[in-house]
Amino acid sequence: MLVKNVVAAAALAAAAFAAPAEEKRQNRKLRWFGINESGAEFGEKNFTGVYGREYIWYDLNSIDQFMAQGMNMFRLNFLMERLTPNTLTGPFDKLYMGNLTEQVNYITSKGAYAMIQPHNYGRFYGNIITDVSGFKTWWQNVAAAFKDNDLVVFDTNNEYHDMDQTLVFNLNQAAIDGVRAAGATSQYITPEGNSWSGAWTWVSSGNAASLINLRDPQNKLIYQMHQYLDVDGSGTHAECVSRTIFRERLAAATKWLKDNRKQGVIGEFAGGVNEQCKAALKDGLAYLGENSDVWWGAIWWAAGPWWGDYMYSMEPTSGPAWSGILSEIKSYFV
Ligand SMILES: *[C@@H]1O[C@H](CO)[C@@H](O)[C@H](O)[C@H]1NC(C)=O
Ligand SMILES: *[C@@H]1O[C@H](CO)[C@@H](O)[C@H](O)[C@H]1NC(C)=O
Ligand SMILES: CC(=O)N[C@H]1CO[C@H](CO)[C@@H](O)[C@@H]1O
Repeated sequence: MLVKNVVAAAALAAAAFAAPAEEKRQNRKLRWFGINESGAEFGEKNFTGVYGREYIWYDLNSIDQFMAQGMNMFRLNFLMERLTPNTLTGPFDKLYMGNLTEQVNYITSKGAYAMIQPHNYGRFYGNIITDVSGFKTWWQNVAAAFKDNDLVVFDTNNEYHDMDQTLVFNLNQAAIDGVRAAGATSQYITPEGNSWSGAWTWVSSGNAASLINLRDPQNKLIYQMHQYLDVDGSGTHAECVSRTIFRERLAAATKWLKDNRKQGVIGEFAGGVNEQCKAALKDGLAYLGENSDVWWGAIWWAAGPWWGDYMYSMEPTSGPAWSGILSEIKSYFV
């Protein structure tokens, strides 16, 4: 980049930072257009693991390319075991925290949101987290490091599953309490549900009835649900069930959000690069747009330097979804 462009970019970034999301929303159909940045959670069999061998952080140049496409939400995958390698309440690994902070600061300095997302499924070293108070402390410690940055979003944990529902509620509430106790009062928090936080099972799984009782003194909860379009909703097949499956799988959760005046975000979604999936993706994103009073947006799964030719990879420029999907869906967001 030329020096004069650096100055211009810095001025732009400063302006964006001073007047973040609210203004830009007017040009958006959905408030959040996002990508999951995935790689720092790889190699979960090798703790703590070595940077560049078991896991990788995200390419800032790729982040720039996503922003140029209109994306304004980056869901940063990482592992709790690498951030606090000893216990939930122990000190940070300085270098892993250093990388996380560097990425958050880079993204937010350009006016986009950075979602802090422990990709832990409600587990720590493979065991379901039952130390609710330790989990609160973990979140209090993490949030303290980002409390002055309005563009950080806290995701309590990725995809709780096969857990006691009351424990899932308690962990979410502890995360909310920990974040607020840290003095992080302006940021959004996204609780996730049991059953992999699926939108299609949000009501039938019992998440709806349970998590409706979460309390945030700042009233900034955005319920995070995930939705894949393949036969078992797992996101492991290239095929989508039908051209309308995305919309259909969102219906019950949408009604729940509206009936209860709650807000939601699709934190993971994807489909293969084929005509049926493209049709389903567009139809579902149109539906989210029709219901943007309750849906904030959607975050594609996934990008990251190590996905190679993975069917859903949107990593520029080698990922199949970078060339096959992005241009088809971006008009639903910006
Ligand atoms: C990483 O974990 C796998 C599976 O447990 C093991 O086979 C491999 O040797 C480990 N690699 C390193 C570098 O420790
Ligand atoms: C990121 O992690 C690597 C490997 O541990 C380390 O060398 C580097 O200094 C870290 N970066 C920051 C900004 O902390
Ligand atoms: C649907 C999907 O791709 N899920 C992936 C989520 O991330 C974990 C960890 O990177 C993968 O193991 C899953 O396959």
